[in-house]
Amino acid sequence: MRGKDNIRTAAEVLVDQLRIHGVRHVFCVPGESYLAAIDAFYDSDLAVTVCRQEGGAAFMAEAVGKATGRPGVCFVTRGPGATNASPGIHVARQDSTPLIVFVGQIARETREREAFQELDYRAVFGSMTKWTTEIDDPARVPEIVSRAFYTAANGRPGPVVVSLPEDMLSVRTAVEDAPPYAAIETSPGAAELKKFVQLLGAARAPILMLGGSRWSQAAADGVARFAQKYALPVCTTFRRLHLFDALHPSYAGDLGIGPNPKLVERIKSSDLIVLIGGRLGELPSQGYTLFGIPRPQMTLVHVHPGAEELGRVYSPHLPIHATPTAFAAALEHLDLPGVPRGQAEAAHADYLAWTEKPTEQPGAVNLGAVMVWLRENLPADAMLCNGAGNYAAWIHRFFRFRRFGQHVAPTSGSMGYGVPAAVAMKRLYPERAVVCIAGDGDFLMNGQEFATAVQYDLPLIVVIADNGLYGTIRMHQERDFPGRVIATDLHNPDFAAYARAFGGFGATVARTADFPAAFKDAQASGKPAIVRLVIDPEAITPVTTLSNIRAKSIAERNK
Ligand SMILES: Cc1ncc(C[n+]2csc(CCOP(=O)(O)OP(=O)(O)O)c2C)c(N)n1
Ligand SMILES: [Mg+2]
Repeated sequence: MRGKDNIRTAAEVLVDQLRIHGVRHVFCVPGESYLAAIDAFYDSDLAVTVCRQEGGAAFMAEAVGKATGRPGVCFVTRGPGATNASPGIHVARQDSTPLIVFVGQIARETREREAFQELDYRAVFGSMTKWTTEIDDPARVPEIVSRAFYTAANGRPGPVVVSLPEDMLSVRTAVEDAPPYAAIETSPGAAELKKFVQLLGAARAPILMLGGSRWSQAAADGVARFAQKYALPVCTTFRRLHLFDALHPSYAGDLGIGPNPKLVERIKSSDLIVLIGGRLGELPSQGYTLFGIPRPQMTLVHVHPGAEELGRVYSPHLPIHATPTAFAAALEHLDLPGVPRGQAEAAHADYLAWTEKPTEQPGAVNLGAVMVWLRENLPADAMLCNGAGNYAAWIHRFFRFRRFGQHVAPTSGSMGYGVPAAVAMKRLYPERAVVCIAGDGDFLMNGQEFATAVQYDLPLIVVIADNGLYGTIRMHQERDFPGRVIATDLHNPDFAAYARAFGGFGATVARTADFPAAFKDAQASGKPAIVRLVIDPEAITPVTTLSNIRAKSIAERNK
């Protein structure tokens, strides 16, 4: 509550600052350590989403950062709340997502006694965040919060943790507000663009590769126009499929787990790669095998918003310190009269052929056919959220993302991400269709946030690919220790009944042909919904079965 003298508490200053920096949504699990901040929400117009676990709250805020490019914000309590939130902080780190986690802290005068739930956040989160800090002086709230926004959002974006001592939050201070933070666009220089034009002009088989964050629809469109003009093939790196329209004539496919072998071959035989925004980490680089380290065998132009990322793994022939948005804008002004036509047509034909039809699968529900149905029947602006598991291979292969921001999923492969991300997206974009695709293992890592969907009346649809397995790990287990099955089987609840128990809609689909009707019933219910797919555990990837993997591994051992 504001004082009669109108002098604000530090908590009120903090919440006013959030509004000034453009925050509309906060996600939280309450704690006594930051009650004064929660009370300051009361008088604000922030949309507050109270969650069931801090892991859910942090993933929701991370998803907001991913989808909007502005820092997502969550509030968690000290000790157990903060450690529960750590998966979201880790995803934001690996995925280069702007995220600010505010953590309640013990009172200043009890510090260093290992007071109740005390942690030293700088030590705990220091290696995961871009910056971790604690606010001691209420008069410095505007300064520190401003820095938190600048730090999280700019350069290579990432997570920031701000610890808030409980007693500090209630102190009144006459400090002035800080102005809104600015997004800093780093643009390519004239000399770099000149060299870029020369390299592209001399290339025999150039490919554009899109990844990372700091994109926008306008930037994706700019790259698309440039690619089309010079018939350049464009691929997206792991879980960044939404950066390029899958049906654009230049789209060559997704370079992630289990990519189209033709795309991999095309990249290997390319003489110029233009990597825009991404880091080409372990997964898209196919286990660091695609490019020589530090010097790639083909010419590499690396465009990245974080100066410290350029030259970190790969030593590029042309490093360009620029945001994808600024680089895309610069592309539009380039003229390359001497450039030979690229191989976009052939690359796109390879992509279409690879993704056109679902592959044959054991079992009565074909996940590929489900993805093809969804791609043909969901509205063009529908959003897909998921976590990690082999089921995601069918999303990457068969769902064709058409717009920026349509796919919200962790490049860091964190399970349990999809449900909270879907909750956050439906909260932000109530008019858009939001579908979470989850594995059975994946779903139950944060399935409790289905209750949040019910509480806020968010009719999202969760499609659970239930194969009764931690499938990815079973696949690796059969490869590395064939036949020695342990700790990878799952005995699941009835997920449809789970949905109904929470107050949602639930259905089970045992045959592919029944999926459309079940999905439409879920939509018609107007409730948060779960559609459980009964998936044969043998159907472990779109191209092979569990038995095949085991048999192959045994045969290799017996050689
Ligand atoms: C938080 C977390 N814990 C563990 C893992 C390791 N892991 C990767 S995939 C996977 C199994 C996923 O199972 P499920 O969601 O059922 O999908 P499936 O592979 O069966 O399709 C596990 C345990 C992980 N990636 N993230
Ligand atoms: Mg599974």
